[in-house]
Amino acid sequence: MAVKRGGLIIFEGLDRIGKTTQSKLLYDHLTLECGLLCERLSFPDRSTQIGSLIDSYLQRKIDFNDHTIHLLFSANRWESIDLMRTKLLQGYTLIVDRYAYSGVAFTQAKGLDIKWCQSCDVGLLKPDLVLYFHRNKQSNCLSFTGDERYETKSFQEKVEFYFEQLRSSSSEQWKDVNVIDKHNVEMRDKESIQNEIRLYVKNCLDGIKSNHIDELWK
Ligand code: 2DT
Repeated sequence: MAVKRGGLIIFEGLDRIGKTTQSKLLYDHLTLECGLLCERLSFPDRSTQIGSLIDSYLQRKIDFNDHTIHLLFSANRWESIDLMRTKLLQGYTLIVDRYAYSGVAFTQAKGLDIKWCQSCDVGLLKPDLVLYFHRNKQSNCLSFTGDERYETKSFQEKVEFYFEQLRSSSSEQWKDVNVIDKHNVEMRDKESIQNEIRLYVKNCLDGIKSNHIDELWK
């Protein structure tokens, strides 16, 4: 019997909002409990030559202008596309921490034009599901600050605005994962967030009926 392709599942959202923790939990669930073929990736992939330039930029060791670093982030996705396509067609579900949506939202937050930002990623693999981690704006229990570039509250708030614009104009399947509890006071517990995600992912994987993979933003 022909192999059914895996799903391309993207975790998106601001820094320090729980994407990595949840993507690891999902990976364990899909591989150990469901017996599925699955791999986790993240962008930027700092292990490649382009990724190492991005890493140095994020750590403020080198500088690029805003257009150049945007193109490097995009190239870092393009250099993975063949492997990602092969894996999907072999039946692997790919769980990916950040994708072109981070690319666009972070660069738009610096003032660049959305059309230009999107153009470099047109034709990448189109996700089957985008899990958008967000918070109620009134909540104050998340810290966005860290040592790398972009990790300030004011910049993250700008990025959040552009993520929400992308979310509302996107033709991909997005699901919102609100990480704050319903009283707006604290983070929801990990298990309840994970259960919500598993439901979205199950529906997404059940809904994949053909091995064709669409192209992003085409
Ligand atoms: P991590 O902390 O998740 O490693 O991300 N970024 C990411 C961009 O500006 N453009 C992109 O295309 C991508 C994928 C988000 C490091 C930072 O890089 C930002 C945070």
